[in-house]
Amino acid sequence: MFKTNYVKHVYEDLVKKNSNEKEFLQAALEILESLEPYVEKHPELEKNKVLERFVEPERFVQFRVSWVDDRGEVQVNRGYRVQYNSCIGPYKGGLRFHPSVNASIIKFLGLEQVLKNSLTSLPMGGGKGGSDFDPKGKSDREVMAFCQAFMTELYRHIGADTDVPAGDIGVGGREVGYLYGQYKRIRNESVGVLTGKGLSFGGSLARTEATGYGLCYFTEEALKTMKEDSFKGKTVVVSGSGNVAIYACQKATQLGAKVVAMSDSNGFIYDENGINLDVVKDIKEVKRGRIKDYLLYVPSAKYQEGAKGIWQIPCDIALPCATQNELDLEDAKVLVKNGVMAVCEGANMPSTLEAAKYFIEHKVVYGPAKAANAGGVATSGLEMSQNSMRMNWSFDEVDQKLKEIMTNIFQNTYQTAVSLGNAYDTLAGANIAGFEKVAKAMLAQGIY
Ligand code: NDP
Ligand code: 2IT
Repeated sequence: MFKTNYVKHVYEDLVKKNSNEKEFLQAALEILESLEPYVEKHPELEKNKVLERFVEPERFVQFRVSWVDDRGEVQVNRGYRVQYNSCIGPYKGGLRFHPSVNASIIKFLGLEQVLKNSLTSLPMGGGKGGSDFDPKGKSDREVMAFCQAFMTELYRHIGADTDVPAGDIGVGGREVGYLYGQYKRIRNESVGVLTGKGLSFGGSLARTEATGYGLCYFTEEALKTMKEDSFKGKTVVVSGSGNVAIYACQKATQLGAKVVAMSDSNGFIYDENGINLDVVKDIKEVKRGRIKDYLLYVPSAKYQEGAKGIWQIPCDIALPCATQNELDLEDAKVLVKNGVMAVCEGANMPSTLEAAKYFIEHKVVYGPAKAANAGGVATSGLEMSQNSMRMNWSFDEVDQKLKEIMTNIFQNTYQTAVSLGNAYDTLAGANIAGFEKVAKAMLAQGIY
């Protein structure tokens, strides 16, 4: 699997030290494998142990979060923050609240975030955090109590110029509001310490839409460059029905495509007339319900149990926007057999490594997560700029900047892939383009 001894040893050492962290090792393997051609040409990396330092987080904090539920019972959760790499700017990355969250998931997301943030071209290092707290089925008061308890520890590790968290799975506007309120209360400071804030207290217009919109801008640019084509007239499948999925569906539809399916962790809906997004928003954003409820509004649609069945639906473009490893080699084979032309990732690491390689081998336009979904964190970077200036830009200004950033990320990724000899290997393109800047900054800043 590895061609160079140096990279192989770095990976083997990582396996020894983190043997039970499968998501983290999966992300590290994908990145290290594809960095080999770059590492071969740059002996200074081995000499200065840059890869060893790159895969090891600068800091990893784990903490207890105790709070009281609506029955008066004490609940205890685990909180995390990984501050992975700060060589190009303050740590930046979301918080995930989901029962599956553990050290492996936080570290895989943190490592990906380092390269993603570098690709945005904005000065942001990489971090990630979260908790095994499950917001599903909790009252607003319980979510508030948890967020306040979580921030009562997290506040000492973050800051507007140190580490700036945001949302991810299970953390949206409601959670960021409670977290921000608690930070402000403890520090007596109104600063841009979190992004994804409400518009009335420092949030940026277009941050809510940014990841899904950015994904579609990236995909549109990729289709244009690699296939002389576009979203227009295409059939699209979007997995998930959360923040990223909803705004990917909206932008794909605006660009002339028909989105026929969406999902949640229980199952998926198929609507041959095109998804009615107002219905999905009402179910998910207002009622916090299940995607199955779509049938109550649109009885002609179909629902099937089991989220993975969604990849059986024939489509031109697939946008996985739910979670890691939701699309495996078998799914990739079905998509390719059904004629998919593009698979671009809104979620983080939704395709297994085997699935990603299968897309690349079969000349599918493949948008790896750290490039394709970078619009969210890029717009977070724009929110930080606005907070520092104490100014607000209009929706169109932010959206225009987002579009430019996504176009540049695609071109940078693609040109790097071309220079490596395979235009379809955007996985290597994104990893090397992101890594180059981080490696140079690490070398320039000396051993630390
Ligand atoms: P949300 O919490 O808004 O939505 C998550 C969606 O994914 C829900 O539909 C959820 O279904 C589904 N999902 C979650 N876990 C699983 C699972 N184990 N199996 C199947 N489906 C699952 O999160 P986001 O939309 O913000 O995040 C979606 C993905 O996008 C994540 O991978 C995240 O890391 C990534 N991302 C998010 C960014 C952002 O700005 N928010 C930026 C870049 C990437 P259910 O309700 O049933 O749990
Ligand atoms: O995975 C991601 O890039 C995010 N969840 C967004 C992070 C951010 O800081 O906006």
